[in-house]
Parts: sequence; C-alpha cells; structure tokens
Amino acid sequence: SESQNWVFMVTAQTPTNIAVIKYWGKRDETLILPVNDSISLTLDPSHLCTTTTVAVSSAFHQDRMWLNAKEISLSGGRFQSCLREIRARACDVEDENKGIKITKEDWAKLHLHIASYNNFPTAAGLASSAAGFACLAYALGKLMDVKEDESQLSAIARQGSGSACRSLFGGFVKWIMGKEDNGSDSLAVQLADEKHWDDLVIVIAVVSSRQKETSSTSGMCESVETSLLLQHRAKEIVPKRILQMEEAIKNRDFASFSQLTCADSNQFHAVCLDTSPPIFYMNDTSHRIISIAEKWNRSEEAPQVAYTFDAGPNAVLIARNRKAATSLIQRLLYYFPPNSDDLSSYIIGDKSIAK
Ligand code: 2P0
Repeated sequence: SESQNWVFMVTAQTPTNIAVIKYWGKRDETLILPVNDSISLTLDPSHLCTTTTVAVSSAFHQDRMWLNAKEISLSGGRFQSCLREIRARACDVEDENKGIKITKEDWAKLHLHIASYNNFPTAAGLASSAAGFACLAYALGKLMDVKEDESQLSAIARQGSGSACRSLFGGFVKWIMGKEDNGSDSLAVQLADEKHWDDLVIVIAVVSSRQKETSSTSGMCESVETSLLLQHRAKEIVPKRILQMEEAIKNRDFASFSQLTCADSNQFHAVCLDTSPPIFYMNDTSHRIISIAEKWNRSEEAPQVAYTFDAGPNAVLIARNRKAATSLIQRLLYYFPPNSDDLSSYIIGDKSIAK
C-alpha cells in the first residue's frame, strides 16, 4: 500500500557535559540512581557533541542503530529502558500532507532506525555516553511528540547513562539524586543558562594515554563496594559542596568555583585510589598539569584556572576569562612543547548549548 513508503525523521544535536561536582557511585544499578547530587557545565556543541537522527517507517522490521556509521546492538538493558520509557509516553503524530497518522498504539509496534555521530575522535579517549543518551532521549521525544519537559526527559536519559541526564540543559546543571526508590525524582535541573557566566573559557588538554582505562560503570561499582571514603564523601562532603557551588555559580565567584572544582576532582580521584583494587585514571602528565595550575593560581592575586579530570588522564581546564585562557595556553605550550609526547592536542571552547 502507499503507506509502505513513508518515513518520519528527527535530527537533534547535544553537547557533552563536564562535572565540577562529580557523580561517582550508584545506589541502584538498573535505574541508575546516584549516591550524591552532582553539578556540571555543558560544553559548546561545536567541539564535543553527538548528532542523532531517529527515523520511523512501516518498512522497518526491527529497531536498529548505527554509531559513527557502524551498526551496534540495541539489545542492552540501557537502550531498552530508554526506548521503552519514551514509547510509553508517545502521542498521536499526524502529517496531513503525506496523509499519514501514527497513533499511540502504532508507536508500540513500529520500528526505529537510529544513526548517531560524535564530532570528536573516539581515539582521544573523550568518548562519552553523556551526549549520546541525552541526544537519543531528546530526538525520540520529538519524533513521538512526547509532552514531557527537559527535566522529565533527563530522568529517561539517566537510565541510558547517569551523566547523560545533565546534557539536556545548557549552562550549569544539577543532577538531583532524588529520594524515591523508583527514580522518578532523580533528574536534572538548570542552575544557570549559558549566558549567565560567559567569561569562562574551557580548554581540554588531551593527554596521550596508551593504557586501557577501567570503565566508569565498573569503576564506580567497585568504589561503592570497597571505599569508605566514598561513603563519607557522599554523606558528609558533597551535600555541603553542592550548596557552596550553587552559591559560587550564582555570584560568578571564580575563586570559590575554582577551589571547589579542583578539590572535588581531587577527592574523586582519591576515592578511586581508596578503591580495592585501586583505580588510576590520572597519569604523570595529569599530575604535572595540576602542579602547573596550582603554582600559577598561587602566584597570582586570585585563581586564574580550575582543573578537573574524569575517568581518564585528560585535563579539563576552565579559565576565568579569555586573558587567562591565553596565558594558560602559553604555559601549557611552554611545559609541553608541540612535539612532546605528553599532550596530543587542545580543544578550546566556551560553554553553551544548541539543539
Ligand atoms: C561525572 N563521571 O560526574 C563523573 C565523574 C566520570 C567521572 O559520570 O554507569 O558514564 O553510565 O551511569 O555516566 C561517568 O559515568 O556512568 C561519569 P554510568 P557514566 O561526570
């Protein structure tokens, strides 16, 4: 019939986010519920982002997905949770020009084709599931005319990957851990939009690394099981830091922002070291970058840069303004000359978002 030939598509773009108060540890592995709140900033989409096209057609016979043009399996529980949650909220969609109507009931039976691209080299070790699942939830929500707002969509993206819930918003974002066992109140809210503090410049120093890293998912699971420091951090330290960080962001107080960001990154890596067996994400180059930043901040009247490291050796450096960013790059080039083996590249951008 004529209805065999139609296809509906939606394309969305979502940047990755960098935590300044870290998420590390789950209280529920399946629903992906964290042991503490976290705060992040969303990057400029021109540098580290995912673009995802979702398509539906009666000619499709199964759900399929391609990541960077290679087909990947959708059979994992995390993909299935996201697809199930979005389908459950699908609404009637009508295209009068094509004479097509997809009802709520149809969405349960129709199959999807999903194509996703990262605009950053996976080899850089910056591949992040954060942008990917946020983009998938957002694009599917648009395709199926889901009425949920960004926070409610974030609770669905969260079930793909915890940090993904924070990429549904630009600017500064808080992932509230929530109290409910079913995860309904574990979602992201925007603290400040991308225009609020637009002096900040982010520089990512891509540190060469040949060693295989422990995945975040298994690493944090081992930390929850073995690190007493993690328990102390989640209960006693992070709740206070979250309040202080919210205050620093509200007041654009770079001195407090920098102090909290660096301290929280260092404590996250201390928790990794406190895990049995210990997990090492930073390497000698990472440690040298910390020393350079600390020494520079102490030699000035006020801090000029904040550093933070995730589950790998790359440094995310946040300069207080463009002048500080220029000085930062000069310092990095001095300590790591262009032909040195320690650093492979820099990615420079502002925080912001586009969809
Ligand atoms: C964060 N990280 O807050 C922390 C800091 C890495 C270090 O969120 O198991 O890929 O999919 O929920 O989100 C990386 O963990 O882990 C992460 P899952 P995810 O950004």
